Amino acid sequence: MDILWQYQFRIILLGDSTVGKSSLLKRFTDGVYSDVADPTVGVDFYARSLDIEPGVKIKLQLWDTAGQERFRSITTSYYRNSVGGLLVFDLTNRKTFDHVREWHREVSEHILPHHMVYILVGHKSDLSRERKVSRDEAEQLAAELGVRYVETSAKCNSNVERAFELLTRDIYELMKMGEISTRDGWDGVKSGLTAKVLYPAEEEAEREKSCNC
Ligand SMILES: Nc1nc2c(ncn2[C@@H]2O[C@H](COP(=O)(O)OP(=O)(O)OP(=O)(O)O)[C@@H](O)[C@H]2O)c(=O)[nH]1
Ligand SMILES: [Mg+2]
Repeated sequence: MDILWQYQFRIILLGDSTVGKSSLLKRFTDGVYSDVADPTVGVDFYARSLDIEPGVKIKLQLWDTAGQERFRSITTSYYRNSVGGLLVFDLTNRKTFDHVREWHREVSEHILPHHMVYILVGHKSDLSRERKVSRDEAEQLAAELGVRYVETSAKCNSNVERAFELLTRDIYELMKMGEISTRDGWDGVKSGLTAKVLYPAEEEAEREKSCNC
């Protein structure tokens, strides 16, 4: 029996327009980066698997939301079915950092009585000379919100893998402790898609077994 994935986590990217959510996802899923990026219209979907520990593969369904206000009614409908969220701000744009609390509050209130696991992401770390938010301030906000903090750059491929992996591990640990579990009518976490992979010799044997002639 070959395992395709044991668990599927739905993760959502949140934050103001132009902070770099789509760029982070393209780097993480396709390994590419472009200085020219169109704003996301509504919601986009990406996927990638992570081997979280030997024999445990987790499929991540990644929802990329538009940061522009005019798409908010579409994006809010994706909050409820997500188990994890990246709260992304641009290290060179102070306003996007100031808005993180609002994003956190809006999403958390929307999914009550359920909770989401978040990670705070300070993005565009390659632009160090244009930095407007210090690491200390960001770490303080992360501590207040009770979440991890990581600084990333899609351009230089810095910490992108780490951000997704840390969040996935946190969700996985909570799941192992029983604090997160699959539940009916909720797509945040799904378990167990396995597939029987037959090799040519086995295939022949199977065919013979099932053939009555
Ligand atoms: N220097 C630098 N620029 C980046 C980085 N990531 C993204 N950008 C640039 O920032 C701009 C906006 O990036 P997007 O990924 O489209 O931003 P977004 O958050 O998806 O925006 P919306 O879809 O409108 O919500 C683009 O010009 C990117 O090239 C990075 O790591 N470093
Ligand atoms: Mg986008």
